[in-house]
Amino acid sequence: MKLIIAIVQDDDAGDLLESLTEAGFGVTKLATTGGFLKAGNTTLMIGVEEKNVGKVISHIEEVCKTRKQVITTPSSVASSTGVYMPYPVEVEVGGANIFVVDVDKFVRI
Ligand code: 2BA
Repeated sequence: MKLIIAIVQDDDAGDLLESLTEAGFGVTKLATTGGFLKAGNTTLMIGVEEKNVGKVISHIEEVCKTRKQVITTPSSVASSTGVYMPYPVEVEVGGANIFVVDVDKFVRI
């Protein structure tokens, strides 16, 4: 058995949850925060048989879109001059970041 941990954007999470549950996969949704943007994102945990890993990744590929996000960051002169000069930086946030990990044991009580 494998555990798929997929970090996706909040905007895609609802559709992906629906797509996976309709296909019969068990999913747990966690509200998470990205370390870099410090903005909300969604982490889905999906436990599957190894043969279904590809199917789950196909669902994620179908639903999750790459988007550009603009963040405002202080300029490097801020620390030397004490003057705060925020400037916008555009980053591309991935459709999904996916980890597939081995599950030693799965117990359902
Ligand atoms: P964040 O950490 O908020 O990162 C959002 C986006 O900012 C990233 O998109 C990337 O394009 C950019 N970014 C991140 N760190 C950066 C840096 N040091 N310098 C410049 N740009 C940077 P993604 O790579 O698609 O990541 C989306 C979210 O997936 C991340 O949100 C984080 O929550 C998660 N993530 C990505 N890689 C991860 C990893 N290796 N381990 C755990 N979580 C990860």
